[in-house]
Amino acid sequence: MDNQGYVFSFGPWNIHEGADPFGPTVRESIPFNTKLAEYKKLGFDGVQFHDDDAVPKMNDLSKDQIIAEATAVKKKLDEHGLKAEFVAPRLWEDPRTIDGGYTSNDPACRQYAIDRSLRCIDIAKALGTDLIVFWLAREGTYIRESKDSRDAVKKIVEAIDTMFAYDKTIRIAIEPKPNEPMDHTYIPTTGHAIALGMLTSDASRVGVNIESAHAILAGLDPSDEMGFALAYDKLWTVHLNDQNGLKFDQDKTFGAVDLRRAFNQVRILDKHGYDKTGSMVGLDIKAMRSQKADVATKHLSNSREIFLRLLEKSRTLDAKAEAQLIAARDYEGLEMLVINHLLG
Ligand code: 3MF
Ligand code: MG
Repeated sequence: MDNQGYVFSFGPWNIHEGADPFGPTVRESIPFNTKLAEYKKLGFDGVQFHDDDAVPKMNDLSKDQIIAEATAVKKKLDEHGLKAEFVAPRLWEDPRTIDGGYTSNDPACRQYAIDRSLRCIDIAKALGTDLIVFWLAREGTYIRESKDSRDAVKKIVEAIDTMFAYDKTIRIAIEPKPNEPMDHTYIPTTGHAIALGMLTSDASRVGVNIESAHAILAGLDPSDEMGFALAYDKLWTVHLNDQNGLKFDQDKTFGAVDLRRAFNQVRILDKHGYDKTGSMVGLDIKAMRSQKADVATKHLSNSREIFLRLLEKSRTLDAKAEAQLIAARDYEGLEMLVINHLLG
């Protein structure tokens, strides 16, 4: 199936061993280089990274060693004909990030978060991308009184300004998520992320990465969140997936729960030329724990195929009938037009 001008990406963590908070791994680990060899076969050209996906054990390495390792990874990407889409600092596993990264109450821990973010920039540059993704995993609280929400926002802004001063070319796409692992996070929605950018030294360098499941967990419609970001020219990448109701972040196959909700995400992207912005169609999808190892990449190829089939549906919706029904304010008719079209 042709990519229709879209470039698809996923992160190596999307091919995984199936551990969850209640049980151990159920599939063998696949080495990073073996994963890279899968990308093209599955129809993908972009690789998303956490900083330590590219440079494992980076905390034990010097800046020069980190850059050398990342440069070797870039060579591998080139060999496979792949591009790095973004790098995200992983600020949620180290003991120094127990109480958050940039918003930790301990100044030494906050400094660790900033230092780590600067190394993340070094890695991004070596991999040939200017895009940093911020999933602000632990920038929030379990109990409200433990941090001051006004000061927390200022601390995130300070961290961004430090990163912008360190490198003049990088851009930061914030990936909002309202909860999990925290009870509440400080930047829960697209609106918060874009507004946060306005407080930084250069708002033009702060955009968003909208994840379908995260928007749904915030009680919002992902396609409307995307539309909001598109109106600001801030939709720099997406994490398409699906989510069945308000529970833990499921990262299900795109469109697997609500095909129409997925249709509307594809539609808003395609109607507004997302394919021409240089941004990739990123997935953030986990294989079910019950999936056998030899077929544990189907969630990725299926999601890409569902995107492309919905693209076809979006482009073939009867535009004249749609316009007439809207003009007549016959929204029941419009509903049936869409349903009939999706049913085929
Ligand atoms: C968490 C996520 C993360 C981020 C990733 C990149 C595991 O809910 O969605 O994926 O997308 O860390 O920032
Ligand atoms: Mg994500």
